[in-house]
Amino acid sequence: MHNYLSVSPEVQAALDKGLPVVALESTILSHGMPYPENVEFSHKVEEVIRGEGAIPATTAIIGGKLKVGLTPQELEIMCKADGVGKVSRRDVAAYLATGKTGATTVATTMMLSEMAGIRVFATGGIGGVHRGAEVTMDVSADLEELANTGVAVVCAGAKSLLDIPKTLEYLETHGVPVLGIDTEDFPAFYCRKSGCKVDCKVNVKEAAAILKTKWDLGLKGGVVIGNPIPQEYELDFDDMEKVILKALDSAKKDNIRGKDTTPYLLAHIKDCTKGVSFASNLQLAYNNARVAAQIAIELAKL
Ligand code: PSU
Ligand code: MN
Repeated sequence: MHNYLSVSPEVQAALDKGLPVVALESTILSHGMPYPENVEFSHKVEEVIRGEGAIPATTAIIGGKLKVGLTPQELEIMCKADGVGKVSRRDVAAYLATGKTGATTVATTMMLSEMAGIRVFATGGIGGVHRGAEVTMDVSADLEELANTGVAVVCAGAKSLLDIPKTLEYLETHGVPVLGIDTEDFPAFYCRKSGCKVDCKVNVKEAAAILKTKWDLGLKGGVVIGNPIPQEYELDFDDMEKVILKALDSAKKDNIRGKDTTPYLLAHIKDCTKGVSFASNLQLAYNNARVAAQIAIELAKL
C-alpha cells in the first residue's frame, strides 16, 4: 500500500495522534466548479475545517500516487483541471499505473479515506440512482461504495436531477443509515427538503455516537449524513425542477452517457442559473465542512 498511498505529513501526524481529520473530494474542484473561483473555494473549505479545530485532507490521484492531503500546488493542479479525469472505483488502478492525474469522486474519496484511516468526509452532494435508471441502469458507484466502505459522508443530500426516492431505496437495501442534521427531511442539495425522509434526525453528537456504534459492531459500510443548505441560500424547488428538466432533455439530445452524465448535467444547471446556484453551492459545501469537522471532533472524543 505504501507504494501507492501518499498521506501528507500534517494529515499523517494528526491521524497518529487520533486528532479529528476531515476528507474532501477533488471532483467538486475539477469538474464541478469554474477556475479560478474553485481555487479560492479549495482553500476556504479547508480553512472552515481548521476553524472548527479539525485537519482537512483533500484527496486526488497525482503522479501515480493516491494523495491524501494536498499542497497548494497540488490544489492548483486539481482546480486548473488540465487533462484531469474523473476517477471512480473502476478507474483507480488504471490512473495509478499510467501516472494520469485524476479527481476523486465521493466513491474514491471514501476509498482513500478508509485506506488512510479517516472516518469523516465532507462534500456537496452524493451521486445516486439517475432518473430513468430502470432503462439506463445508471446508478452511481458512490452508492455501492457507501454499502461497503466505512466512511461517513456529510452532504447536502442529493441533487434532484437524480431519482431521490430510488436513491434512498438503494441505500436502504444496502443497509446504509441516512441521518439528517436537525431535520427529518432528506435534503435536495439546493433545497432543504426533497419530499423524502431520513431514517433518523440527529445532532452532531448523536451522529458521532451512531458512527462509533455502527463500526464497533463491525457493521460494514458508510453512513450518509444529510445537512440541509442554510435557509438564506436555499433555491426554489420548482424553479430548479424546470432547470433540471431542461438539462435532462439537453443531455438526451446530445446523447450523453455514462460517467459524462453527471458533469454534463451539473454544467448545464450552472449555466442556466447563472451565478445564483454557484453561490448556493459554495455555501452548502462550507456548511457541510463545518458540520463534518464537528462530527469528527465528537468522534475523536469517543
Ligand atoms: N453531484 C453533485 N456535485 C458533484 C457530483 C455529484 O451535485 O460534484 C460529483 C461527485 O464527485 C460524485 C460524482 O461522487 O459526481 C458522481 O458521479 P456519477 O454520477 O458519475 O457516479
Ligand atoms: Mn453513472
